[in-house]
Amino acid sequence: MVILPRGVRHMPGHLPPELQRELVEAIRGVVRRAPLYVPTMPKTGKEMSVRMTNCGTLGWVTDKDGGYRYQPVHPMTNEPWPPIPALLLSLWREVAAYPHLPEACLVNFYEADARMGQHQDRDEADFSAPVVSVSLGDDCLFRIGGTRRRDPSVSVRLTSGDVVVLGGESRLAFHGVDRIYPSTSALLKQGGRINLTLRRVSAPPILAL
Ligand code: MD3
Ligand code: FE
Repeated sequence: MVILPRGVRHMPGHLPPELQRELVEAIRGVVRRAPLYVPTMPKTGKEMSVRMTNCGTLGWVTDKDGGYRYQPVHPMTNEPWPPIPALLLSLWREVAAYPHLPEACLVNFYEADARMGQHQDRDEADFSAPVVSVSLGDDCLFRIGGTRRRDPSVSVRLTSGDVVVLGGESRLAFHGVDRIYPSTSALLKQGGRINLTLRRVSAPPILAL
């Protein structure tokens, strides 16, 4: 048992197995139209170990020359991203407590040896909206700290069907994935882990009075 930072809401097993299977099928459809690609780090061009794609009107991408950014098209095919599956829009309406739908859904695929170093998500213009994360497939060890890199962190094991809502004070917290636990789920025939993050990207509309 760990105490998570303020603003982090971990909902273990929120998605029942049947919904997880439907979601995997929906993501297979996304990946057919928008293939997973190998993102590279700004400036160094070093390859990330996670494979990525997106759905939604905007997708998060990174490469050597362009750096971290959101754009409306796939970086390899130059085609618009496919729409966010209805199941995920319903989940956002259920848990986000935010009056606008997500614009981006980043799809991260982890093989057994993939990881994601500690980082902040700050490429969005709206930090008032939460990020909603869905885990599918093998378990991982997720770690989240504070808004400064040297702040203490806590680790939590995420399992298939877990939903995490990251809002408020946690929205700009450092976080990452330290490891995957291979063969801990039978959801994906070939193993591995999928993480979906639903995000608002654009600045929030001016409050109409
Ligand atoms: C905390 N993904 O895509 S999901 C990412 O499991 C990312 O693939 C991880 O970090 C993954 O940027 C972690 C949980 C998560 C997502 C977004 C956050 C935690 C967050 C944004 C702010 C703070
Ligand atoms: Fe992140």
